[in-house]
Amino acid sequence: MKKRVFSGIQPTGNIHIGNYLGAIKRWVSMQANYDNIFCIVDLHAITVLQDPKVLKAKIRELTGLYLAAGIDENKSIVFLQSHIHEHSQLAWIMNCFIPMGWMQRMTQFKEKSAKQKETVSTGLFDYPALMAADILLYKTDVVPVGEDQKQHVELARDAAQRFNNIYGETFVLPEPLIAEVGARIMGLDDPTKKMSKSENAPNHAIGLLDTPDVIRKKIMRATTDSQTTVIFDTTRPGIYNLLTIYQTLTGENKKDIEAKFEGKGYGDFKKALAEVVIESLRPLQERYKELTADPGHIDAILKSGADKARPLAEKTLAEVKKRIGLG
Ligand code: AQP
Repeated sequence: MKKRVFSGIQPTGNIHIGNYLGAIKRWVSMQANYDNIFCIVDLHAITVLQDPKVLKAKIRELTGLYLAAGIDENKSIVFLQSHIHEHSQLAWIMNCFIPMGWMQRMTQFKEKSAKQKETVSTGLFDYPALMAADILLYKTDVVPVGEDQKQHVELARDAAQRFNNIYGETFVLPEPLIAEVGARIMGLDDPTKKMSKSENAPNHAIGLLDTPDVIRKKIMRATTDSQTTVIFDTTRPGIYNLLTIYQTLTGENKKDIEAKFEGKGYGDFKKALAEVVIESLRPLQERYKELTADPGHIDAILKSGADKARPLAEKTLAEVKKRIGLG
């Protein structure tokens, strides 16, 4: 039997090359070897206030991007989180098993709540409990995510272990799967900060649907330093980040890349990187246009995905309720 993979992305902001390299591209490359479930996590999205019309459009956009990138709805289940009520129900149960102290240690909440101050929602604090429910409902073995989500997957694992210790073997203990390269793509405008879709600065991120001209401009303007050699040097975060994007997209090794750009400056390297990014995204963008021409097609895929995911979720929730003595 194949191991089960579960992962998801929030349908918010502009999906960027960090989301692609840290998550979607890896899901596609692993697809044949696992039993896959990929979710559009709209319940997570509403932990921050969303415009309903925009949210609806972003759900279709993200689904289209999953499929355009190569997620095959015949090999993987692709569904919308809010279509399966069991996610919210198990999240409540998880709330009752996860100690507050564990949640208070989550660095993502600390960072995001520091930006939002007093408007921060209870849902944002509780985000890891919902994420634990997402993962545990499907008896997930492996959760491929970017580095920023590792702590949340570990919390899901700890919560599963705690539940199993109290009530007996119920949940599979999930493992985070983090790529060696590309798991933390940094902002182009500030390479000391993670590329993030909630960051609005115009030159921060390369969007998966950016035009070739926009991609060229963003890369040419990316922050580097006053040195000139094109080498993987962690003390020079700007060029290191651009080289990492190049490496992840081409699959070439560090030594070969350094040799290719020996004697050339940052300008030449940035031009070459822009072309690599444009050509890597071209097939995805073309396929995206075809797939989303009829929004009804995307909606039908989400409905069919929910029909496949629901029986799995119902089975786990029924088992959990029985263990606890509910219902
Ligand atoms: N910069 C990144 N490098 C590599 N991987 C990344 N991921 C996110 N940023 C990077 C991975 O993409 C998936 C999407 O996660 P999400 O939408 O659930 O939320 P996130 O991690 O909070 O993503 P963002 O882009 O930073 O969005 P906002 O700004 O809304 O918070 C995850 O697997 C994540 O690890």
